[in-house]
Amino acid sequence: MEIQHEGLKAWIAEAAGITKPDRIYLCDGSAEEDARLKKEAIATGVFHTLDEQKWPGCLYHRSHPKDVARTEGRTFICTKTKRDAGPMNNWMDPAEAKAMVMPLFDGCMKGRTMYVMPYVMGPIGSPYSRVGVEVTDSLYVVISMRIMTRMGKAALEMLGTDKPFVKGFHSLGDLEPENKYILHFPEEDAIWSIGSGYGGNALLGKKCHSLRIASFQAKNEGWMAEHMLILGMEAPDGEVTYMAAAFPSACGKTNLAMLESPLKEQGYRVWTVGDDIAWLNVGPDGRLWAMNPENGFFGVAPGTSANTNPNALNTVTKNSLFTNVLQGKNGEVWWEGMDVPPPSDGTDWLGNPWTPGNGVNGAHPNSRFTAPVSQCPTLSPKWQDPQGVPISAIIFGGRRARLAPLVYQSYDWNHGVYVGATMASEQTAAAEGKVGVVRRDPMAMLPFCGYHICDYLAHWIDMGQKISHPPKVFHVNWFRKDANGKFLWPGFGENIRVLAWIAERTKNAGKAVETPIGYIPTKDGLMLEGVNVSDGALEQLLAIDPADWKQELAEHKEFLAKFGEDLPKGIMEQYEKLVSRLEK
Ligand code: OXD
Ligand code: MN
Repeated sequence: MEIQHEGLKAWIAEAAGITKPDRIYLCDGSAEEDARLKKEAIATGVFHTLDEQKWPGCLYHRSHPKDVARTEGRTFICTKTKRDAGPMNNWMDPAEAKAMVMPLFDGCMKGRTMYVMPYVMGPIGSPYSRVGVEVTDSLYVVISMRIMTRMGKAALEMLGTDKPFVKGFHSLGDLEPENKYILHFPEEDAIWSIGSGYGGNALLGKKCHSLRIASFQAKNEGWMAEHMLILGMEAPDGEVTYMAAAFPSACGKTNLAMLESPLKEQGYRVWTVGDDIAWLNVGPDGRLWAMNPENGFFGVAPGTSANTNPNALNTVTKNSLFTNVLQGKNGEVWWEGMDVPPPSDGTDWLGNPWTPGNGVNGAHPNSRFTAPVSQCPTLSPKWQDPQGVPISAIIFGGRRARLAPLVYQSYDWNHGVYVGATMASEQTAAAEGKVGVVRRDPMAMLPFCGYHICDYLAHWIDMGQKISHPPKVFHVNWFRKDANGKFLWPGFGENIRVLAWIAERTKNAGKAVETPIGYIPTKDGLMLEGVNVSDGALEQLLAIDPADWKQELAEHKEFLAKFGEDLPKGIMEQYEKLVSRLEK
């Protein structure tokens, strides 16, 4: 395998000139290479083996204890002007950022190997796929990227002699929190990441390329790169309705994408296309087509069980990587909420001896599995379709103990954009920050939008003009609680009942009532046979509390006011419409 691309050759030479590795290794992505690198990673302690009978092809990794989540405070968008990064991103001047971080990269790979990984985001041969190349000194990153992307020879072929690519410059550095930087240069298609081996910080094809850099490219080129799962909901007539859904990190995107239907016998089921990222393009038919740029799942382990997500559990039984879960003494893995008895003895994510009931978590709350998409039992036959799948519904959502009903439908595209722009969620462990605090997270893109958030919202509004048959836009909330703090909705597999209503609504069917916030199902509009939701609970689930919404509106206003003149007019119009509907 030889590089034919002069630009790539020059860039590799430049990276090596800075980092000064002993060796440069070009990854071909083959199974033979994977086996060889895994052997080396085991020998050097990067990975630990697991029981080959029970967990064939699986490996265990324990990260640096301070390197367990994305670090938004150390993540920067480096555009020429501060304005273009917008008010929600950390910004640094590109030249200053490079000057500051360059000393950390200088000689950082001395005595080590620099791995060069060409990768494709998106199916091979799709007109919508894109190439990136990441250099790294981390075997964990290489072995993970082979699962998460189409890595190696195919990418190099796609690159040819002169195709553009995103340059990902990564090193573990010294893993000290104060020497950690995740820098994006959207105007140069470049990413510099040092000091972290964590997925979202280090597997540069994922958040850095497919969301932050891609969102910027998408705005300039007329498409969309979104933090969304993609699924197909099959109804009894065999028709599959494709939906894309944006929830903030660790709000159940993976669970929804792999939903195990309790109504299979009645003909309702879900087909998985993707669980985290969607690239959306307007097709020649005027519809919005979505594809999953990723090749793997990087999911939160704790809480994943045969009850909550049997399909995820089945996906990770082989050829998967486990990071920061509990390592059992007999080579098994375990995490809190797995709903099986823990091993009698093991090593926790920090590397300490662990026994059940010793008072500490065996797995870090953001511990993860990395698994090939192809192993998912509910995998859609269309998941690698070069055109993607046609999207009929976009769903926004988050964790809200109060306020948001189980589901509602926006009046039109622009109202849907407003719903997405003002969505909020109670914070989880996927990012550093205080768990439980409500944070507003437009389209779940707050940590992932590679440019000014107002330009992003304007782009959404513009896209409405470009899509002659736009998807309908919905909001869901699986997390509403009663006065005693108990969840009102069973969630997980039962969410199919909500998807079924959404699918009907996309066909202008499904019973609904008009409310100030949008259409909500009538009490008999949802299929509730066989689910344990009382009449009273249903009423609370669908309730729109005027006092709560008044408070919410005040918060919208305060949030939107932060954007000043930059806020697109279309958003303010929707705010005013909502105010007047709620006043009536
Ligand atoms: C993720 C995240 O890892 O959103 O997908 O944090
Ligand atoms: Mn995510």
